Amino acid sequence: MKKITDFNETIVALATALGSGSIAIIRLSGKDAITIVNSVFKGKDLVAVPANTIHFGRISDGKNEYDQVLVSVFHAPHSYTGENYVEVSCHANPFIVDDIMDVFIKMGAVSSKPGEFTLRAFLNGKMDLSQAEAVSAIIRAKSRMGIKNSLEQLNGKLAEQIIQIRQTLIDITGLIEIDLDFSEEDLEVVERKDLVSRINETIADLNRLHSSFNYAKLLDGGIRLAIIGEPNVGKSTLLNQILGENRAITSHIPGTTRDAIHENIVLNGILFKIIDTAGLRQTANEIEYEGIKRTKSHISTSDIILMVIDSSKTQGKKAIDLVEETVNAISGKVLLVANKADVGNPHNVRKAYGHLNKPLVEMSALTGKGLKDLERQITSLLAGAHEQFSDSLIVTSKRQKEVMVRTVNHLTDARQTLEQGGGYEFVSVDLRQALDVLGEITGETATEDILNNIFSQFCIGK
Ligand SMILES: Nc1nc2c(ncn2[C@@H]2O[C@H](COP(=O)(O)OP(=O)(O)OP(=O)(O)O)[C@@H](O)[C@H]2O)c(=O)[nH]1
Ligand SMILES: [Mg+2]
Repeated sequence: MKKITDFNETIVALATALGSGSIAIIRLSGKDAITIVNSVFKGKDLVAVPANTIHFGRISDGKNEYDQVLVSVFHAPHSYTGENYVEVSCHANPFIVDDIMDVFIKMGAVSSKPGEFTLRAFLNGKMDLSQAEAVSAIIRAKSRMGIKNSLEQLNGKLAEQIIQIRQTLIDITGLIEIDLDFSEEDLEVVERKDLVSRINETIADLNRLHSSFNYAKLLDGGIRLAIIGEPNVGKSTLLNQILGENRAITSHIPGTTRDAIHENIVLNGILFKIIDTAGLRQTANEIEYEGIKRTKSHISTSDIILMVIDSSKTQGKKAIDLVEETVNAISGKVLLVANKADVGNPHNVRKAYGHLNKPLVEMSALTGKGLKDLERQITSLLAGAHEQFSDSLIVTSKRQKEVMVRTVNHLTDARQTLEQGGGYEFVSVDLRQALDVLGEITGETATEDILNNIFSQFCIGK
């Protein structure tokens, strides 16, 4: 792999958010990081202080004094980037930050490019590429579960699994190549069916890993949850009850909600994007008709649907047909809500819709009774997906998923050659390609383009 960064340069950037706050942190990395800061630091001689120590002092260039600061000093290779590394904590006034950065630049530092600190950490072997990507993912994660996953990746869990899979592939390739070197008279030392089954296991491992990506996407973007049902069944009342505030207008008049209402809420650490929709029914009213059209589009783009049913009404054929038709057309997960349990008979709802085989919650959106049960059922709908992936790592990057899919393609070619009696030399070519591609995840075989692409998506200072 070619070196991208000119390591002669010492880079500087603001690591914290720009704007006013209490403290801002400016970081420097490179050969001259310590001497540059030391040249404008009034306090201890930073060149002489031990590594991993923090020092109080002032930043002054002789003409002007800029701020009182705390300086943390790290020595190569024991730092985030593996280089000499300094963090300067100053007061978070944008003028102060600007002035101090300018002074450092005057003394020889250069402004860092996006992700350059982490890129250097990668190029200096402080972390593999999957860990570097986890740094950016952890900052962007939109749920606690998303953070947990990125943290596991940062701790090297994904890299561990990929290294293991690559080792298996190296072993298989080794066997095949020994066979090519030593077997005489077309006698195969290693049995084809053994090779096929080992390749199959590897394909299964990779498929399991990358199929978790869709689940990760759910966690990251938030889970879309639509509340649907006939008019007047209590959808808006339910939204208000979930949010704990009177967000949507409710009334006894059917057709109250026309435009869908969107609200975000975090339940058990997961972000939900809740949509209260216009009630489904035949209508001649143009505005209501448009609302219903939109409800249908929300149904098709949501991850979870709450189908609300009014248990204070008898379930006539028309109502049953509507629920059945809608539920059958939904590809996502559906939860039936037998609402108005305070005045109705949810048991009848259970009887009328039992044949749909969908989970059902009895509750009262008006009084809030049954709300906890509803929340439990919603999380358990997701928990199904979570359990499936909880022991394996969740792949959060599209790039990583695509690398795995490409690896599986090469492995499938190798398997096909084996099954069709093709020569081991061809199998070996496919396996070597698979190994090469898979190495892109940890960065062992990543090209300059791949690295540029990854790190350009980072923010400056990371
Ligand atoms: N007793 C009782 N009344 C409820 C309950 N939930 C909703 N209601 C009442 O039912 C009526 C309709 O409620 P909404 O929340 O507006 O119904 P909706 O499904 O949003 O109706 P549209 O927007 O017209 O589709 C209101 O008068 C609510 O007070 C409940 O659990 N128990
Ligand atoms: Mg409504």
